[in-house]
Amino acid sequence: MSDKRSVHRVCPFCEATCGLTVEVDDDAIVGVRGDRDDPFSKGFICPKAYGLKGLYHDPDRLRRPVRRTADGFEEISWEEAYDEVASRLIAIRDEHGPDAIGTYTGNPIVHDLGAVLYRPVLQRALGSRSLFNSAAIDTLPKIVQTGLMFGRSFPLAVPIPDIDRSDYLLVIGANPAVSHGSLMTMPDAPGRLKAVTERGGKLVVVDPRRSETAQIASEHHFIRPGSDAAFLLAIVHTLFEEDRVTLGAAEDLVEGLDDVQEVAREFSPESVAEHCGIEAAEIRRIARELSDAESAACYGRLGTCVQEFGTLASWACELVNILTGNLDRPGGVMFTRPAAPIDAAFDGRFAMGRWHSRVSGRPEVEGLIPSSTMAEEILTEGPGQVRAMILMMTNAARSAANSERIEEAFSRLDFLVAIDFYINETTRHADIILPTPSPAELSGYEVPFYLLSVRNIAKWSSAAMPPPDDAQEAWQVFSRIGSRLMGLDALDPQAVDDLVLRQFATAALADGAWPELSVDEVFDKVEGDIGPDRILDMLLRIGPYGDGFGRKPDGLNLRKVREAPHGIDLGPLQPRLDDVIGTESGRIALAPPTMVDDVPRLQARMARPREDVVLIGRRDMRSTNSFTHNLPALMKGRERCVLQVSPADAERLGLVPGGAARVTSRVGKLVAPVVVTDDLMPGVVSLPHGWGHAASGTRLEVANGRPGVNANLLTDNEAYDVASGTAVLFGTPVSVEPA
Ligand SMILES: Nc1nc2c(c(=O)[nH]1)N[C@H]1C(S)=C(S)[C@@H](COP(=O)(O)OP(=O)(O)OC[C@H]3O[C@@H](n4cnc5c(=O)[nH]c(N)nc54)[C@H](O)[C@@H]3O)O[C@H]1N2
Ligand SMILES: Nc1nc2c(c(=O)[nH]1)N[C@H]1C(S)=C(S)[C@@H](COP(=O)(O)OP(=O)(O)OC[C@H]3O[C@@H](n4cnc5c(=O)[nH]c(N)nc54)[C@H](O)[C@@H]3O)O[C@H]1N2
Ligand code: SF4
Ligand SMILES: [Mo]
Repeated sequence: MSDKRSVHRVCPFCEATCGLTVEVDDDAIVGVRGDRDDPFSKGFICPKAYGLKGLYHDPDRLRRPVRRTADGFEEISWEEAYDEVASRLIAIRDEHGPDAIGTYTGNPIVHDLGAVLYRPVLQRALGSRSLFNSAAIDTLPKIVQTGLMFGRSFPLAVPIPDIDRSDYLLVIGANPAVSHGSLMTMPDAPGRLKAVTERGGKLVVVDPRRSETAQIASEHHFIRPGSDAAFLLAIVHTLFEEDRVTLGAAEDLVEGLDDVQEVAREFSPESVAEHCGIEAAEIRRIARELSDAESAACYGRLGTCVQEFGTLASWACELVNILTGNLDRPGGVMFTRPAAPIDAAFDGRFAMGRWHSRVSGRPEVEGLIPSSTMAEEILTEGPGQVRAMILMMTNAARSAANSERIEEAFSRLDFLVAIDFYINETTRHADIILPTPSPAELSGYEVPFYLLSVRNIAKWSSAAMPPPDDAQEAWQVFSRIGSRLMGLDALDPQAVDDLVLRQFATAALADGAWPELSVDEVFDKVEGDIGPDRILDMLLRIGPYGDGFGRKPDGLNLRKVREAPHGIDLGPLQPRLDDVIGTESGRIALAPPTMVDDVPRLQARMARPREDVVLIGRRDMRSTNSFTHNLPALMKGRERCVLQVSPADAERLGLVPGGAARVTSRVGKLVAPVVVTDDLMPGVVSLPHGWGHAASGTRLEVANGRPGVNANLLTDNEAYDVASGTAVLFGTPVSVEPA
């Protein structure tokens, strides 16, 4: 008799946290549907959700550790793998010091609860300053901006557009209709966006491409890549000029307003119009509409981050929200109140610039070094040179700027270990690959995303399938390697984990929210024996809705969350500005020197002639960065890795639809198929990232069959947003010619 069951969980393929119902028959996943009873997503899913099944069954996916040999990879046991990884790392550390071992964390790690909670264990054991992270590719400007303005570590003070109640949404440099939102967790982004206009509100999109979001908007404006800070400062200028500045909830909670006024004085709409490609009268109108709306939110994401002025653009976006009185106002931008407050477990005060990177002297941000410096830190000899890397779920050889140099760097390392389940363009360089189970085999809780969601939500994800008997989850991998690095090999995993829990509890109780609760009581009462679940139980119980370990019997704990398989809706966002601000003065810093000092660079840019053609990125409904390209269900249909070009540029450059173009930048070149579309602004071409498969030595049969080209052969790691160190991925100067 077959064993049929339905399992409820969250989709792990983007930040939207859609609820899934996974149909399982014996040892096969037979279906994936939207969970209609999920109070947040109400049944919505996108095509990527089916990837859960494809990934689970993918024959190319590694189930056991592998070691590189002269002619490929051979399977080894976990014990062998741990022994080799630990002994190689310890030897390198003993000879060259802790900074010689770097780590790089990729995007998918945020969906793995165990990895999120235990990565710090490994990181502490390493004691290395060579910390790279995909957040340092895509989010560093936001980390710097929110950190300097609100004084809190990321993501504890990220204002989230309250989209369900907003009357006016200005989307600048984001395409949530396809990306489904980022730093703005919201299932059914298309539905939520459409609802803004359906209830009489306005959706305005500012983007060099008429994106899928622009297509459902009230209006769309082309903007020249990299000019967003100037555009947004012109809105701020107009607010001051027309005496429209109002602070709302932030009244009495800001400092530096005069400095902002002084900066904005230089950015009249007339003075930026030509640079941005948007008429002055339009900029003024948008400023007035933002100011007149009952509630409004300005939302920027990758387009305002991974560009030449990412920190200034993110700052100006926030200024628009604050100076129109929309901070902490329903329908404006608000702060989520998460049920599992991960911040309880760390200090939470923002810091940057405490040291600088070894080779090019970029400031660290919250302990992270900009990813744009990774290759030079590996390739440049001298004390502190990175000689070994631990890659945690990243395909950096396709996702980081100037990826050819990254690959060269990886191939020169003394030792490379990858926690990953594919042999892909990056991990083919590894000495050892440690595969953790696929998402369908893991249970969990989206701790980071419930910190950034447009409603307050708690939901447990159940594993749909059991992992293989000998599988190791990411938390076990981090804990096992970490304990060996600390010389704790003699302790059994239970004893190590008890130490980890006690450390978490000590940090979590330090803020004094539960004065009568002791670490011992937490240790005795927390549910679960070992691993991330009991840490989560603790966080939920001491969180704002928690049961306080019995002190508030109606409150939440992990058992109650688990007993609600579709998830628990804790309601719309509530005002909470007071407890978010963490600056020393207790006020929001409106004009941090890091931003103000960078303004002359923007002015100098505006004075220079612009490039003939620049390259920007593009996301696709069926991809999540690079790693979904081996899933047949997501790889059907037309070619997606194409260069989009405007009709004017096609004509001027001699490109024909269906032809091929050679694209050349300072660092590399490639040839891509051409699609001509008036969705692109003249002077701008667009290519998606995460492609460029079919590299030798990879095991990706499906992806290698439709390889596409690697956009990051063109992006330049030496072009970066100075304030944060983020490499420019959008706005790369290129030349384009027929191939
Ligand atoms: N389907 C799908 N969803 C995803 C992902 C995916 O790969 N596929 N990836 C996930 C990840 S890791 C992230 S970080 C999020 C990203 O989420 P988003 O930021 O919403 O995604 P993008 O599509 O990169 O949107 C950036 C937009 O900025 C525009 N743009 C480019 N340069 C500029 C500029 O200089 N100024 C302005 N104003 N706009 C500009 C682009 O045309 C594009 O429309 O998406 C997540 N969701
Ligand atoms: N040109 C350009 N470049 C970009 C971007 C862009 O818009 N344009 N976007 C940037 C952004 S926003 C981001 S976040 C980065 C993303 O870049 P990365 O963080 O490198 O993400 P992926 O390319 O998807 O690679 C993820 C890796 O993790 C592995 N993996 C996935 N899930 C799991 C899992 O559950 N367990 C294990 N063990 N392994 C897993 C996959 O096999 C793959 O090797 O790319 C950036 N690069
Ligand atoms: S929108 Fe994101 S979370 Fe929802 S089904 Fe698609 S990939 Fe999954
Ligand atoms: Mo990202």
